[in-house]
Amino acid sequence: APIGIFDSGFGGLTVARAIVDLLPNEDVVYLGDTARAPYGPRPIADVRRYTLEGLDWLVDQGVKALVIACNTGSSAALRDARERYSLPIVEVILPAARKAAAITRDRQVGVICTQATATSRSYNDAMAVSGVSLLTRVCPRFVEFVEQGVTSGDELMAVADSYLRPLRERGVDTLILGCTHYPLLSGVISYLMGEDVTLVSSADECARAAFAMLTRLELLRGDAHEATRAFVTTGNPERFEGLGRRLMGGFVSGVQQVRLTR
Ligand code: DGN
Repeated sequence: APIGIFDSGFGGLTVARAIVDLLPNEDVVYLGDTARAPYGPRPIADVRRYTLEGLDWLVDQGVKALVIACNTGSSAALRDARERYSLPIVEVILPAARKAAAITRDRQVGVICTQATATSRSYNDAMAVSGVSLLTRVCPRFVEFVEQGVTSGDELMAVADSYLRPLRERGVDTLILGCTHYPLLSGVISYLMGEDVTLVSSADECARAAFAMLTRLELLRGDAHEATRAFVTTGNPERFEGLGRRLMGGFVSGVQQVRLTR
C-alpha cells in the first residue's frame, strides 16, 4: 500500500520530494487541495474540515500511513486526525520543533509560517517543554512568490528582509521553515539570516520522522522496485504539474484531478 501525503496545494511537494529521496522504494499518493489553497489566511475551523476531507480521501485509497505535509493543516487538524484514523500519522510540526530544540546553541529559535499556523500556536505547544524561547514571524507573501515561481530577485529580497529582520535582531540561531513552500526560498532566507543561523526544514524533518516511524512499525517495503507515485489535485492539473516540474523537477508527472466534496 502507498504512503498518503496531504497538502493544501502544491507546496507539500517539498515534503513529497524529501520522502521520495529517503524512501525511493515506497509507493506514494499525493493529494494537494489546490482548489481551496492557500489555507494560511483561512479560519482554523475551515482548515480543519478541509484537511480531514483530504485525509479521508487518502484513507479511501487504502494508504498504509498518512503524512500531513501542510503546516497549516497539521496545526488545525492533527489531534482530530489522530482520533479519526487508526493509521500511523506523521506531520511536519513536531519533527521540526524537536530538531530545532536539539540543535539551538543559545536556546533562541525562530519559526516562520502562515497566519493560521501562528494563530494555532502549534509550534509553541510543540516546543513548550524544551525551555527554548520561540519567536514567530508570519510571512504571508512568501507563498505568493513561490506560487508565481519566483525564488529570487529584488522584490522578494526586500519583502524577505522586512519579515526576517526582527528574527536577526533577536539573535535567533536556529530558524524553522514552518511552511511547505519555504524550503524553496531557503537561498534568500539563508542569505539574509547569515551563515550563523541554521535553517530547519520541516519537510526534511518530516521525511526523517516518516522513515523512522515506518521502520519502527515494520511497514517499509524494503525491496528494490519501481515505485508508483500518484499526484492528485483538486485544482487545475496542468498548472499543478507545470509549477511542480518547474520548481521540483521531473518526479512530478501524470497529475490527475479529483473532487473532494461528496
Ligand atoms: N501548505 C501550507 C503550509 O505549510 O502552511 C502553505 C500554503 C498555504 O496554504 N498557505
